[in-house]
Amino acid sequence: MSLGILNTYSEFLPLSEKTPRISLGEGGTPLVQSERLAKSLGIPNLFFKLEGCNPTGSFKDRGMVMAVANAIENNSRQLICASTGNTSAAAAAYGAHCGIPTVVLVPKGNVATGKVAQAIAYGAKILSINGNFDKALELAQILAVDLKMTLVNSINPYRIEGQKTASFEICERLGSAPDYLCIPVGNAGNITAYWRGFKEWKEAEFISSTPKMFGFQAEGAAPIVLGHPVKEPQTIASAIKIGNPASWTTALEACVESNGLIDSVSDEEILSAYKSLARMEGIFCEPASAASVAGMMKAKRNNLINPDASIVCVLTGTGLKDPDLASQIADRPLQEVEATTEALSIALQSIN
Ligand code: AN7
Repeated sequence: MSLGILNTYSEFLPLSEKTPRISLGEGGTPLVQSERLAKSLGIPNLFFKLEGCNPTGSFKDRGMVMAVANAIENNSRQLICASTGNTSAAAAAYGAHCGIPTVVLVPKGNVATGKVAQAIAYGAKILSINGNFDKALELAQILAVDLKMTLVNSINPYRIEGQKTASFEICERLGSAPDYLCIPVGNAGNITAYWRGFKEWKEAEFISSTPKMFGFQAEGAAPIVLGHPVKEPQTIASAIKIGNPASWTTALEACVESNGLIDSVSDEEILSAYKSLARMEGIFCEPASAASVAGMMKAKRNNLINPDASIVCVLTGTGLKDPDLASQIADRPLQEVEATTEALSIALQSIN
């Protein structure tokens, strides 16, 4: 049972006596050792951090519980965020849990079905804007000031504080830091948070080394790799379709300080990793999450990963968020069959 990150890691978080220790059971997510993918790639110590097992199905819950607890402590009356989907789901859930209205700005037509469904179910005020995520974030920042709402995007420093707890869990589970941490990069808050977490765990002398941070953007939305903002980002991985990341500088710091890497992967590579994870490991993540594995495979091909090393790939969100994409990679159409054993036997013979 997870007590939630505010209770589990209270000493490492910016909490006061007045901060409510709210929880929807976030954190304590599984670190699963790879079986078949590890064998096929010749890297035995490969692990997946299943952040899709958080209460709203993504890592955002770790940061959101901290940001919302702080908002309550400061008597906030309303939350606002811009989102490619997961932030809005988490904000809406924790807002509902605490009885605070939540406004979410999403880029029209670019949010996975499951994420919209969540924001609707949790009762958020959803505004779908005619613009991309970067525009939505710009507007959310202005509205937050004008209308005195608490901005709960990762520009809010409490978000990063909460999210760093995933690093603590990885080190506790492995008994040391991994050699490599592979992670998708969108707005770049999470890579910033993980790096802070590893550094703090080392300062506390729980670990003696920190991992190389390997961050991966989608090729059509790779501003950090290109060195300039991307006006019209494009990728099938809608969660990381971001052209001007808010935590750009700290992502670069994580990369440089850890002797790591920020690279990009194509949509084909992302889809291939997404499929392999589901079919070779039984792990269904969303496409943005698969960018970490696609990137790890690319780095391995380029001999940037020592095969004996321990590698953790962060799978940031569950595949159920984006059911439409899963249907698109079906090998065959869904088959309807008469409800008889004869018909079923014949049908099964035709599927191979
Ligand atoms: C599944 O929800 O930006 O680099 O608005 O949903 O910390 O931005 C989501 C980002 C990776 C990238 N994987 O993390 C949002 C949003 C998933 C995500 C990222 C996101 P950051």
